[in-house]
Amino acid sequence: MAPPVADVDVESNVPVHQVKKSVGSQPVKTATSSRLDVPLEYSGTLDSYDHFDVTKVIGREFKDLQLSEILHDDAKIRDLAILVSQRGVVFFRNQDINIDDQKILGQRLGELTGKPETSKLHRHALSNSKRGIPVDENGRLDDEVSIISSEQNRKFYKDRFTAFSKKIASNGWHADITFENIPSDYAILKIIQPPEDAGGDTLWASGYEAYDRLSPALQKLADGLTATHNQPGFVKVQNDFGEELIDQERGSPENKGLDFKAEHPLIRTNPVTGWKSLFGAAGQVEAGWINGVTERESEILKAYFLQLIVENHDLQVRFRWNKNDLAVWDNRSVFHTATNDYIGKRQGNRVVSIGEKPYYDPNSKSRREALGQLSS
Ligand SMILES: O=C(O)CCC(=O)C(=O)O
Ligand SMILES: [Fe+2]
Repeated sequence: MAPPVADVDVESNVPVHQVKKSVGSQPVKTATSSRLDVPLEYSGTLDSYDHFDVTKVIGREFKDLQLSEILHDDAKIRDLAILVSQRGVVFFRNQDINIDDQKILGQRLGELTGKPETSKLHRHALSNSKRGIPVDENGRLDDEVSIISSEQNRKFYKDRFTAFSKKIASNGWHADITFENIPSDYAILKIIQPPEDAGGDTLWASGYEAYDRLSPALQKLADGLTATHNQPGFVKVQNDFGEELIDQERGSPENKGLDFKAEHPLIRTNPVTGWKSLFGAAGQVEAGWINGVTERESEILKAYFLQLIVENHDLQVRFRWNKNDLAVWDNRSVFHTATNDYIGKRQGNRVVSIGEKPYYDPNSKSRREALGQLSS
């Protein structure tokens, strides 16, 4: 059990008595491990802000909370991180937060919930300052901000980002940057310019719930497997368009090179909730594979895990953006996909924080198990 909020030291990055040495069968800690030994408990500091759960298993929306007003309140930001980890994604309407403060928020969410000291904000290999798209009206360029731009996507990935595509729309499901050795904990996207026509919604799906939909026998198999995540797309853009990529220190000393491949546990424990999530699935393993099984078994398992995400609309949430709306999600435990159904220009600023090295803790619980919602 996590300590009550009065016991936590809000000055330091992590509650003091959460950083003791790991014990028992907990994975051995290294410099890139989560600093938490036990999950954190939400202390209620955001309860007084008007909010609702968007669906039963995923998503919460705050109607009028301004993140700029709570940014320097560590107890509230820690609670926000815990909520995001529990609910998967949290939405905020019409935010006045500027890009510098969005970056501070990105870093604090992880710092206050035990991310390693070497984990900073991600510098995206492709979506970075080298593309020349400013992050604000003063023309500033910043590697720690990925500009989500319909124009850029249409240029680099022609066949995917068009309203007239005949492709299956659901093939965009992914979690961000899982090809990195030390991937993301939290991501924050603020849509600055929604398309003037209509559409451009984003959907998120719960990896916790996807895990809970597996039979105990398949859960047991999945618990012991790893997957190799692979993203060949950036090198293709480098070759096709002559674009230079960032190959050094993308938010962690371990995130470098142009290989864009990493092996991670198929089922990942989220250190903040202590819950197990399906992780090695969807877009991040489309060009990757599941280890320790035959090639055909890997294909079959990948297809089934993808089906769980794509075809269960009751573990998804869909968000319709207005100008300056903002979403914070936990890349360890949700998948998401954009909807490329619009013709107009759409743009947003995304900050992606680097978290801990992914791990599977055999003592961790599934979400339903933790909430006492196991079906008989
Ligand atoms: O454009 C969107 O709605 C989401 C794009 C995306 O995948 C991201 O921001 O990580
Ligand atoms: Fe994404």
